[in-house]
Amino acid sequence: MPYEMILIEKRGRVGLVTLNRPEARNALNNKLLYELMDALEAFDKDEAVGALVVTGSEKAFAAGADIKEMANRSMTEMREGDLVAVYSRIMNIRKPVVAAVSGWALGGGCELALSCDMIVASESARFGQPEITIGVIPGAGGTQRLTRTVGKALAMEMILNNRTLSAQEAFQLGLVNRVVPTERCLDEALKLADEIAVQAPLAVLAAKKLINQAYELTLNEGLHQERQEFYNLFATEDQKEGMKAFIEKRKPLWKGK
Ligand code: CO8
Repeated sequence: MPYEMILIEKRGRVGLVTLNRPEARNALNNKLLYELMDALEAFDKDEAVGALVVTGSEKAFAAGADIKEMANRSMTEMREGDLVAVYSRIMNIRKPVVAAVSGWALGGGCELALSCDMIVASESARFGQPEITIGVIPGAGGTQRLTRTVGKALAMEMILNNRTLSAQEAFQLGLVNRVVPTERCLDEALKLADEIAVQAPLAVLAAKKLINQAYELTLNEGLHQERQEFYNLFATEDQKEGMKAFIEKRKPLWKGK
């Protein structure tokens, strides 16, 4: 089925998804969210792809959930439609996802960027959770992920008083990996994703899973999981190849096995 709200493309070993509703500042309506998750899952299954990039337009990464679509819905309709459940499918993507963020990343758009594993922001990027201004609160992780990253005081201000973050502030707070000129944002994100996509595939998957688990588990549980995955990798051909290549002073040839 061709997509209507997104564009997809493969650049070498990187799967690129571009949100393509510029006239609505990439507001995340039902269709766009289903298409986005479908595309991410397809790239996740594709053995020729090692990492993913999600981007928007120059004016907006995404301006949040589609207010016009939600405005007249009842509580029951919202619960039954469960947009956030669709959205949460991003948490099950095993390969690293880099967000290339230019312009507005607001509400669900900010939450989408925060659900990615790394963020390359352009100088024009602005992050915010303005839901309070339309009578609601963040629904896809804003109160939780943002607080874990920026701390309680700033999360309170952002969520209770619509304080937005500039790209530089987001960088200083550790929310984004790097800030680049707007015209270089996508290329930098693709470059970062490409560099990761050529690393040992099974080790990349294990590392991403464990880093994300660091937010869920106690330190002891996390260390236990890490040890298991570390030992498990010694059952792979890539571990043998990686270490042999080091000793033979050559580049490893990964098989993903
Ligand atoms: N929903 C629907 N339409 C939108 C949205 C949106 N979130 N954002 C922008 N648009 C539309 C505008 O209505 C406008 O349409 P039209 O041309 O038909 O009038 C068009 O996009 C262009 O918008 P602007 O003229 O406002 O463009 P500006 O460049 O002047 O401003 C802004 C851009 C700052 C992004 C501004 O549009 C804005 O403030 N948008 C709303 C931001 C917002 O409040 N976001 C939070 C939404 S609620 C939410 O995200 C809850 C998440 C819960 C979980 C969701 C899981 C997915």
